[in-house]
Amino acid sequence: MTRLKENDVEPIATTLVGYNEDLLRMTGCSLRELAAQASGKEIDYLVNRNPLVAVIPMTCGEGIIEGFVESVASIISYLGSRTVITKISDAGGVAEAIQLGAEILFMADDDRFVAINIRTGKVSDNGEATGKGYVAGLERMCQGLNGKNVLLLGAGPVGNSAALALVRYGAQVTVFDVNISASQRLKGAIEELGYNVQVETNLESALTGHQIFVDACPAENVIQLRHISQATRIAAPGIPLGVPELEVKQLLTDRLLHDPLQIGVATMLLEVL
Ligand code: 2YC
Repeated sequence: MTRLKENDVEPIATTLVGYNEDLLRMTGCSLRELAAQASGKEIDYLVNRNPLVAVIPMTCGEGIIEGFVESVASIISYLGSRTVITKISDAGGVAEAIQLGAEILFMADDDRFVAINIRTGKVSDNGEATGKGYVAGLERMCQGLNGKNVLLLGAGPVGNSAALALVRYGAQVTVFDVNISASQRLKGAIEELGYNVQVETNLESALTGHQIFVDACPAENVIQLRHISQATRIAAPGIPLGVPELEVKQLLTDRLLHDPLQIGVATMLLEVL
């Protein structure tokens, strides 16, 4: 999983209003509505119970990412939740959160970014929530995915979650991963749930044969200009963005869903409510 950098997270807190307007224009729904659709949870629960959410800095491993907990907290409070960032990090921060009466904890080390509801025991993982959240956004952007061909790039945690969400919307899913056994494992897991997924081993023919993409791989510039047409729609949870930045602005405005944290964090919150 790609580790965010300070300049990925730094702008988030001060651009959430504009971000939400862009999301509304692209998908027809707000960040709250998108997270509610992805998690199958009603948003008013957030308002009625209004549990305190604590975001806890973790110094282990490669340590703190400047602005990370602040960005996570800003997204959560933007959704209408009471939010606090603990003064203490790590285990002390967990204790501080409990003493403050927090019901939901958000924390990330180098391997996992989780939300935990200490009252219900519910846990949401960022990779799983991000896959669901982005597919909900793609479904809105495409006005439905039933019967539509979707190319999924990347069979990691986000890709596996996206694949399940896609087949549940009725999409015809083809998966490509540089590691063919990862694609095979994803196919097996989805088939166990009663759905079908096609494995593609030739990236170029997969890209030229599709207009709807979920780019859940950490590679840069996978989707090139020659693969983009008027019908192209891209949901790109992968960091860094897999499409050449500059051309994207010209060609794909309003048809490319991509952010460093917002959709994943919003979906995590509703998943654990
Ligand atoms: O500041 C902190 O508390 C750090 N321990 C946070 C480390 C987050 C590492 N994970 C990531 O950068 C990516 C994110 C896209 C979410 C999941 N992994």
